[in-house]
Amino acid sequence: MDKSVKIVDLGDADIVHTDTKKSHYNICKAVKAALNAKSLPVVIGGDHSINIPCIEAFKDESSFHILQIDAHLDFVDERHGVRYGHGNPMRRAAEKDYVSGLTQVGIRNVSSTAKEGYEKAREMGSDIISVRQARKIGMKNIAKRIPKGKRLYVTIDIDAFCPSIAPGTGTPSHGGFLYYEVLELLQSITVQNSIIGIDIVEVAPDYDPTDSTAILAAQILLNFLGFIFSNSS
Ligand SMILES: [Mn+2]
Repeated sequence: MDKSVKIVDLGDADIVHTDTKKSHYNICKAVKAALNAKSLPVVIGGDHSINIPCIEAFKDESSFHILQIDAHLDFVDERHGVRYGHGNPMRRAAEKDYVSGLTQVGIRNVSSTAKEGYEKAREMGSDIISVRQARKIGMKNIAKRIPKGKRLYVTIDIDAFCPSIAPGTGTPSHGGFLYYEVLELLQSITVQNSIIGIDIVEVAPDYDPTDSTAILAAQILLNFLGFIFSNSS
């Protein structure tokens, strides 16, 4: 069987500054184009709000679970009138009837999501795991908490990692994951779930003169794709 993988770069979605709605529309359109071509959409952000149109693009698809690897829950309903910003994506995703559930890993620090968001996430069925809990449970065992065989969308916020290895991000949060921890989780899920979409967000290269944050993001993404395609038949 031909195991070669064809990669098509769709380029940048047109981002219209100050017009989130139009920008999100353009992102959604590009992800839909990837889905129509029976491809795996891999989206490089951008802040975490770009996850909202990515998930919306799956509207006509069968249901799936979401794995979020992030320092923050991103589950606030509305903040300063904003409902489609980078503090809201997991709340918007959880509201979709075709999103069957969420596993939120790496969570620490309050940030935009306060008590209401946390309680709402729990109420809506999220499995929330902090970094310290993850280390106790073990990364392979976290994968086992994700419904086996279920279609899985993965959203990775670079701030899930420790700022000591990923300082180039808008909301660095100490006490994050290290490289092999996340890699182990990603490898484990590719064995038990079919990955239907990926985004990696919040990489801000200008905040990191060493460029190591961007290299980390690239390395995580390439290895993740390697796991997916080596495990798919
Ligand atoms: Mn985030």
